[in-house]
Amino acid sequence: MDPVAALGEYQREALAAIEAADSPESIEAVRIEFLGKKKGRLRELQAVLGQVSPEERPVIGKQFNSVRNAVQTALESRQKQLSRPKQAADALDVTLPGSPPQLGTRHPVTQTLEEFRDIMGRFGFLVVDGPELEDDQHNFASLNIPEEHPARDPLENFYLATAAIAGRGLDEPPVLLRSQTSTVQIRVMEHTPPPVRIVSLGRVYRPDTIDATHHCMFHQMEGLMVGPDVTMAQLKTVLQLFARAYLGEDVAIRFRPSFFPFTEPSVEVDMKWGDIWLEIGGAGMVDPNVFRAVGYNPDEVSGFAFGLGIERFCMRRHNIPDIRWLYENDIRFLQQF
Ligand code: FA5
Repeated sequence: MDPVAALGEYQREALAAIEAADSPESIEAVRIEFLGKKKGRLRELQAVLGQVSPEERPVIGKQFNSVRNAVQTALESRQKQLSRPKQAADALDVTLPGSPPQLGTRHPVTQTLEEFRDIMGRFGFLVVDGPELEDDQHNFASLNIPEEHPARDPLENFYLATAAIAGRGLDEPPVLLRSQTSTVQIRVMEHTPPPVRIVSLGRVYRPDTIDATHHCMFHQMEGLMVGPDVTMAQLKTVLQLFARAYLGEDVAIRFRPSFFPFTEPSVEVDMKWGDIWLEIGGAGMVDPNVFRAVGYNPDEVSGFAFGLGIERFCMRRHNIPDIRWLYENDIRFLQQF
């Protein structure tokens, strides 16, 4: 065979085969066929070239080298293309670590509120809401808190500059952020004839000095049960059952005598879970003056009421030592719940 024609044929076929290869395996097969050192097309070509006359040899040898280099270069570039992962074409590096989506959780206080509603609902208490912005009548007057009572002190409450509220004059009754959820007792009884069995959970506001157990905004759960013969024993049973349902069987509660203008008798409610007694709220039998203020006849009905601090339960359950942690919005803390 004419060596020049043989070289030309070799180059054409090699380049076509390289172009046609579509996987690392097939390009390797092409390499062995056309450039393999031991046998294959290159060896055959060398045998043909071996037959040329000594005068032609330098020219043909040069051509041979340039053909082999061209095939070698084309093969290497195709090898590179085929060894690259397919995704690289879309500029997506699948070996990079992923960024996991951040899942939010409900705030621990929200979770506590929902659990409380659930427990009290099972005990047959209807869950109701009341406004956070209140008037004197519902936060104080109807709750048997007289004009001069220290609970009305501006230093104990967040009164609003009512003149700044559109349409209100300076002489109109004050408006404040409610300081307790007992306001809802009044709102419910004003509109509902007895019997009543409700709870109301929500925010309350007090300008207390902030420390590990006090905040200026916190949550309370108010309970109210009114009927022909509601007793203090029922109050204690409900609170005991409630504490056990939330914290577990080994919770004890106790009553300490106390005073609230809207209950008589009044008690502080303590709860023991583990070794510590913790004050969690106030309670008592609804004062006859409160019944009168809402149009109930105290000779026909009796009732109990309680108001519990929700944060205190939540902190006890989750071993949170400082109430401020609940309201710092530190994601590292909140993620744990
Ligand atoms: C009251 O607010 C009464 N309204 C409770 C009540 C309702 C009595 C119905 C009788 C009948 P007191 O001010 O003690 O009571 O607050 C109740 C609970 O709220 C406290 O025991 C405590 O657990 C919680 N609490 C009070 N102040 C704060 C505060 N600054 N930060 C967090 N929790 C508080």
